[in-house]
Amino acid sequence: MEHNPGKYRTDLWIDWCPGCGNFGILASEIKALEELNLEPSKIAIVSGIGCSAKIIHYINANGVHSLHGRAIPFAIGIKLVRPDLTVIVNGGDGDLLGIGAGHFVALGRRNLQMTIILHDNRVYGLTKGQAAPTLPLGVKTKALAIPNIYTDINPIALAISSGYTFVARAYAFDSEHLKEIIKKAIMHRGVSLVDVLQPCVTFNDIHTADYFKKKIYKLEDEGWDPVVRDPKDIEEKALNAIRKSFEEEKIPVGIFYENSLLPTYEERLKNVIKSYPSISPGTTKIEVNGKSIFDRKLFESVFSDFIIDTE
Ligand SMILES: Cc1ncc(C[n+]2csc(CCOP(=O)(O)OP(=O)(O)O)c2C)c(N)n1
Ligand code: SF4
Repeated sequence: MEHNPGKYRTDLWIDWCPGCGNFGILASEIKALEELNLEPSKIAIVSGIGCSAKIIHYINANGVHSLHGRAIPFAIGIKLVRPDLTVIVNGGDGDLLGIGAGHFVALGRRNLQMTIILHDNRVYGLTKGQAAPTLPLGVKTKALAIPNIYTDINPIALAISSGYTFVARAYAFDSEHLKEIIKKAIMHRGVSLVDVLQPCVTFNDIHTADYFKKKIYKLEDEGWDPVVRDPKDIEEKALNAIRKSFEEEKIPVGIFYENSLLPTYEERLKNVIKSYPSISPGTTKIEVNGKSIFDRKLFESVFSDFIIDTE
């Protein structure tokens, strides 16, 4: 295949505020796709609603700008009917951890092969700066009348305890590091989360680029080993990673936890539906001339193990 780096960027004008962390995420994600040499037609990027969600318009790949909080179920549907696609979800902390929190948790239990890129600016950017689920208790950003009265969700801890098998944190303006993490997340066999710390220059005057610059350090610089190599170590590795993710004085970024020992959802499905994915809804005719068709032979071949004969 001919390599053409320009092909991943659309020519649309980007309407994020100048200085927004979303620019760093966009640049790193494009570079990651480019370096993995993934064909745009073989990528599907799904977003919900929010400033972050606009990213799908700036990347030249299949994209769905879906509903607030519903990017994950959309993406699951795509992945199940087209397992050959590289599926990525981009979403804000409000989108994925507020209204979409249930879907975020359920995806971990499935371990479906896809990547979640969380644009973690700790506020609801598009709707003008309300406290998002990752904003710590007692913090008052300039858009809030009073300090935040909610406790915050720690995305790393939530993901690990929900079953995500690759869990990382990165910073939007460390493009090289973020790109490498996105590449590893996409290559991971199973569900991956990249929690990206992202300045929102318009509504979050606390967690600014300056704030992150002073606090961030890299896990790999202190020899952190995230990889589970033996099933008996899963609990210890997961607990250590969760503990680490709560550090506040200095903020660790890098891969917290990586477990390739569990079967993916696709593999689990194949064990119960033998014809999956060779006969999948994505490749099967379900209607002709606007009329639904029912192919009894196909149905029986797919679901033979589940048919209960009542006669
Ligand atoms: C069902 C529904 N509820 C609420 C909204 C309003 N809404 C649009 S975007 C958004 C929050 C965006 O915040 P976040 O997901 O953190 O993304 P950001 O804009 O910060 O990137 C909300 C509440 C909506 N569009 N649909
Ligand atoms: S409001 Fe915040 S998140 Fe949205 S584009 Fe502006 S800086 Fe970025």
